[in-house]
Amino acid sequence: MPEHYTAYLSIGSNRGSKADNLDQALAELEKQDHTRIITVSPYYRTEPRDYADQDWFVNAVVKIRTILAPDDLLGYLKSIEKRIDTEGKPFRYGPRVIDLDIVLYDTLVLRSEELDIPHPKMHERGFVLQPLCDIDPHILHPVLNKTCNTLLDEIKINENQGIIPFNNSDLKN
Ligand code: PH2
Ligand code: MG
Ligand code: MG
Repeated sequence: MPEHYTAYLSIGSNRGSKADNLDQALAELEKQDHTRIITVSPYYRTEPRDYADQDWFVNAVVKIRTILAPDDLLGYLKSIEKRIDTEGKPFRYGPRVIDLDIVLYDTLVLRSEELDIPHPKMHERGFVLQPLCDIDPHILHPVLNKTCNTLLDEIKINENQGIIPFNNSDLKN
């Protein structure tokens, strides 16, 4: 039996039918035997970060089990992004049909040219921490040595990031 790893992915969309794009990404994730979804967080409508002049996102976090090494997992996620979004993002942090990011991979700390794990911005992003806490508030950040619950509390003290539960009866966009 190959070794299995647990990873948490952040998924987001702010173009087209956002929630449908997330649904489609989740369906794609399970199409190969090497990766299984364990838990999907609730979906949220979230205020855009880093580049403010764009539409709100729909975001979620998904817990997976995979036999892929981090760089192979990254390649797999990129291939799913390309399948769902044939146009690609116009610029860094700009609007996109689908974005799949590795947030955590077991307790691994990896800093390389093409991959940073834990995700270097996860501790400052409510749109990652809130759905992560929904899955398990005790998940530990392996560098900061704090739970995602503590990290979420810390950002809430300083600012109010727009994060609203996504309601299925909302308009699709
Ligand atoms: N992704 C970004 C930049 N800003 N803001 C929100 N709310 N959600 C995202 O997924 C997001 C973002 C870069 O990938
Ligand atoms: Mg991203
Ligand atoms: Mg990305």
